[in-house]
Parts: sequence; structure tokens; C-alpha cells
Amino acid sequence: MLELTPILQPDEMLKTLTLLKGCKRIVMFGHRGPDGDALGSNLGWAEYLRHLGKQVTIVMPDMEPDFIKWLPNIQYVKHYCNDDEKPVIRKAIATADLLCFLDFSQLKRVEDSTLIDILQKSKAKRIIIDHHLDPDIHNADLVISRPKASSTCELVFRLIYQLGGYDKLSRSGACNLYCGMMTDTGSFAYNSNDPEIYLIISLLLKKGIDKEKIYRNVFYSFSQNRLKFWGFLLNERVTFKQGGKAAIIAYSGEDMAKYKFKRGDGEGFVNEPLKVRGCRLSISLREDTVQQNVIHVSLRSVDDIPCNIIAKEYFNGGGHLNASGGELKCSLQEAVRIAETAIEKYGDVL
Ligand SMILES: [Mn+2]
Repeated sequence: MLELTPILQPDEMLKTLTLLKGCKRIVMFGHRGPDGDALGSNLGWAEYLRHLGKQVTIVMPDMEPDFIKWLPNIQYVKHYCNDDEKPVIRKAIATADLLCFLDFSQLKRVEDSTLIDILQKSKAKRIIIDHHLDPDIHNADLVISRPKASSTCELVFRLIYQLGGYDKLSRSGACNLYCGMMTDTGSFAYNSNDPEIYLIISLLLKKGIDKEKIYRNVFYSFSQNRLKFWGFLLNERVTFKQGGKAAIIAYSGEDMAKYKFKRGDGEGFVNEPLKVRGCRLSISLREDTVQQNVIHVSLRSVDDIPCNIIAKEYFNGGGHLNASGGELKCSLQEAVRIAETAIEKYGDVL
């Protein structure tokens, strides 16, 4: 019979229990551009902490995309980008005795200098729970970093389970955790070969979640504009390189305006070129809709092609082996040239 391997070593368990015991007011954070995993893990962990009698505030630097707006209890999430919510958030941080950073390895990922400043000044203890590489270990009292895990939601489930909180986990909490595991693995298409993941899923299903509905909510929720935008990108904005082994996607603010682009409309498109037989690396370059000369970069690969190393070397970024991101401060044309150089340099391993 398959059993869930404990996530915490005995010394980590002791540390976790001590930190949780010693706090009353907790503020939790997800990264900028929150995705299913960032929100799901925060909402799931918050539910557990509330069961322990803690006062919890969840803060996201900016708004979530439409395809995860339906998550249970998302209405309680605060957004630092909203001026009228800033005072509440600042007060919560000022009085907090514990800060939790989930799906979030580095403080700088908040990307707001005032917020970073407030966080750095806070005397509260800190916990990082994450599956990205290179966690900011010097800035935390406890780091639960598992880069091989499918998602932070998986880590949060394992934590709750080991801490004895599974019985009290609600259907809403289970739904949040399932959603993050599903979105971070492309619905269990990648990064999900660990058999224990399916044990976790069965434990979540026992809570009464409807995984088919969760799937439809996330993946079958395109607007007509978004579907047509994807058609446009496929036709006009994908270029294959190295005999089809790599692809570059590049689209401008003008392209987006034409299709009434909304946040999240480009999400997942970077995977499309990998559907072509033989294509092993895909690089997406998207102009920022507000700032000039800012290009958002997204990379996906298969097998052992190291997206994270390419992202670090060429795109001021990083991430996982097969899924990474970065950012360039240049024109879209210049970004395309950089992507071409990167693909050429890695041509031998493609
Ligand atoms: Mn994640």
C-alpha cells in the first residue's frame, strides 16, 4: 500500500510546531502575477492556520487572472495594488508575528519597493514554503524548499497531512490545493511522475471535490477574444528554429490591444509549439502593456533541456528545469535576437 512520505524531518517538524505555536497573527504572501498554485497554496494553508485559531491575512501584490477568480474564499484575499487596501495590509504586516511566503522563493518577487521595505523592517518570524530553486534562506526562520515537488500546493497538502490537519480539511480547501497541483503540472501532463501525487489526489477527491469541474473552470474558460488571439498567435507569431527543434513566440502590445487582451490571456500559450513533433524548446516574448521596453519571457522544454539555465543566462530569470521565466529591458526585436542567440548556443543539446 502506497503511503505518503513525511515532508518534514523531525527537526523541521519541531521548528514548524514551535513557530506555529508562538504566533497569533499571520500574514501570507504569493508572488506577483499570482497563478493557480500561488493562490491555491495560500488559501489552503490559510484554512489550516485558521483551524488552529490564527488570524490570517493573505496578500497578493496584484490581481489574479480571470481563470482562477472562482477559487473558493478568494474574496478574502487582499491586493497590494489596490490603494484602498494598502492601509489594511500595512497594518496587518505591522502587527503580524509570523509571515508566510508560499510559492515564493525570493522577497524581491513582490516587486514593489515600499512593500519590500515594510517586509524587511518587520520583526515577525518568517516561513518559506516553495518548490522554486534558490530560496532566500537567509531571510527566513524556516525554509521548506522542495524543488522536485509538482507544486507548492502539493507541499502544503503534505504539511497539513503530517501536522494532522487532514480530517478538518474542507472541500473548499481541497479544491484550492487540487487546483494548484493541476495548473502547475498542465493537468498532470508534466512534472508529475511521483506516484504519491496520485495518492494525494485521491485524498483530495475524498473531500468531495469535482476535479472535472475544476478542470473546466480553468482550461475551458476562454473568452472569444482569447480563443481568436491564440489563433492569431499560431498563424502569425510563432517561428520555428533549428529545423523545428525550437520555437520563438513574440507578440507586441499592439497585437494584444487588437484582441482586447486581458491578464492571463497569454497564459499557457508557450506550451503550444511543443505540440509539434520534434519541438523541444519554446520561448515566449511578450511586451509589457504599460512599461516601454519591458519584455516578459517564458520558457518551456522537454526532457533534460535546462530552461532554468537558459533563463538565467539570457533572460535575467530562472525557474524549473522544464518551465522558467525571465524579463528583458529592451525592444521586442532586440528580445527576439537574444532568443535566437540562446537557441543557437543550445542548438547542440536540442
Ligand atoms: Mn508553483
